[in-house]
Amino acid sequence: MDPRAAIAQTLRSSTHTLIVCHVGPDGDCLGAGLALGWALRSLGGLATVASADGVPTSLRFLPGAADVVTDLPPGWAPDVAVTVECSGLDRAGRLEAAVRRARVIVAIDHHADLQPYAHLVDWDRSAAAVGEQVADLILRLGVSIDRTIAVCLLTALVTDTGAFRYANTTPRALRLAADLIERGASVHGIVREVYEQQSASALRLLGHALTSLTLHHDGAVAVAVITPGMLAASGARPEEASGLAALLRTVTGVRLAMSLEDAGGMIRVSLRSRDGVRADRVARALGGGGHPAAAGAEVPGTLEDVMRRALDLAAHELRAAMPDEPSSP
Ligand SMILES: [Mn+2]
Repeated sequence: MDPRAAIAQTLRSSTHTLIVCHVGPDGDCLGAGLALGWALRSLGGLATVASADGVPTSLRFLPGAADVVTDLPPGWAPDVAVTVECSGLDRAGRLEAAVRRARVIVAIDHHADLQPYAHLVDWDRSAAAVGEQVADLILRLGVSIDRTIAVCLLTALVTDTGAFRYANTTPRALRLAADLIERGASVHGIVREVYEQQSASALRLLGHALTSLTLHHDGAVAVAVITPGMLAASGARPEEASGLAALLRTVTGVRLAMSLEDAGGMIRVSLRSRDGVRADRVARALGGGGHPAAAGAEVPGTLEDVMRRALDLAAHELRAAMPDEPSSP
């Protein structure tokens, strides 16, 4: 039996399924996780969607977002636990213990690295989003995709493809998107909710951070920093600068962009690359992870030290990259 069919069979007989997103959840893991939750409930099962870090403001429009739990009762054991994009169980954050107590652990992922912690694995590195894998899983469960599920799945696709702009925008992703639109979801509506509800303070923070922009390695690497002073001056929350690295990558000649947020003894590094430069390898060397073109890490240390380390790693990856290799997030 192929892995996805086995997972469908396991989920159909599950008495209570726990669906766990990774820490710092994005639109793909939340959209895919919520979609699966709706599908299992439509079959009469119990399903709880959990995220240790809750739901970011920009994704609270997702159907079911208000019911996402951040904590579980101590000692509670789900029948089946499904992790969504957790390369290791530590990516579940404080929900790890509950996942470990499940009778069966299922991992669904499309990242380059997946540790062998699950009993059943749906691992498709060619998927633009795990939403693609979950869409197929839902069909195999025999559930027809209604508007609620379609909105969740289309959000997964929209966010992981950068609204269908990244190199992972395949014909398969677009065909699924077309199908989801026919079922009542709207790209325009999702783009508006996710990308066009910024606060003025978020844009001010971006403005402060952009003034720190420097180019390195013959203009191939762009770096900008976010300091506590910038956060205080703008009144923005750190996560409101999440688009900074992607913006830096748009500079002509830049192949790797990084933003470094000084979170007081801990530096949050966000990396975006193109032209085959492996952002994930830089992130992994810093103790983080991600996709080839979109990755990140949280590194203990000072801004200066972490920047120096990241720039050294960047130089190595620039040399290793094939000049014309297409990249995908
Ligand atoms: Mn994803």
